[in-house]
Amino acid sequence: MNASTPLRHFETTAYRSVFISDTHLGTRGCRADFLADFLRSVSCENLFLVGDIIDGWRLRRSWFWDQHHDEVLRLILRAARGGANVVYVPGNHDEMMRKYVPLGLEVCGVKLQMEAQHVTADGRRLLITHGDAFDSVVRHARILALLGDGAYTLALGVNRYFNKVRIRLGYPYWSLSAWLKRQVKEAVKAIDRFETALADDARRRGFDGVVCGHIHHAEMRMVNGVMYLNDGDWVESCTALVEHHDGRLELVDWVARNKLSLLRNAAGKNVTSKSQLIQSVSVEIAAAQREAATCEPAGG
Ligand SMILES: [Mn+2]
Repeated sequence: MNASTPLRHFETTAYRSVFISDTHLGTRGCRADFLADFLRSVSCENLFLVGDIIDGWRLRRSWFWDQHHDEVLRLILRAARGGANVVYVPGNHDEMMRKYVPLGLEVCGVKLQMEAQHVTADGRRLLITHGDAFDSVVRHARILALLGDGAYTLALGVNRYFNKVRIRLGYPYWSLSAWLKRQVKEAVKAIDRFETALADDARRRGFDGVVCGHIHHAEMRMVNGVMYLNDGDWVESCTALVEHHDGRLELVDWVARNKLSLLRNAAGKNVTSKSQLIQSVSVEIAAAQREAATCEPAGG
């Protein structure tokens, strides 16, 4: 078995369009193993890469690349070579691509565009944009950014010692988890503001819906009369948005669909690296987030 041999076999599904974003290739957090499996299992006429595909910020500091990252690139290029319409809309982590965009550059059949448009088989017009232009509405409560830096793991450790000292000095215990719950509540509100801002912009511009990524939170819902479609990410969750041949849109949760574990790699081995531990913590936070979203009424 060589490096590029698939570890498991999935049935191939033909879609009209596939949308993925926030793969963050070039970082350890990227689940390139699962992403390669997903890409190998689909065929499509349109492949939209909705930003933060190759992590250029990280590229300048540290760099992580293995055969799975290679395989993902190979599969994307294979789709383009096979005649699929492959469009790359850069995000904020691959914004170095943006300076080439005015040139309308096409690399190996992959078209670079600041934004893209797509008409579904049933005639709905979609705006495709990464979404970071609306960052100002979420900037103030981004627990995701905090987690990305490993600050959460550090904070848990610090909290333990912090409370030992507090108790010794006669102060009551300070709960990190209560603080995190407040943060999660803020994050839920921020996500809501992000969704509303993108949907409103798309509606003003006459679109029926908007496809985006950026906040690593897959979602498909109507927001003020416009479809808000977030294809999620391949770091904290492994999700994609797909369009069937009749125009029906669907979110694919690759981990849930294949009963995989984010704590294990594609070969079924336990993942023990620090970045994967942080990832597992962020999965728990995401679950707490969902819980908060269903328990807390809006503005609560
Ligand atoms: Mn982004």
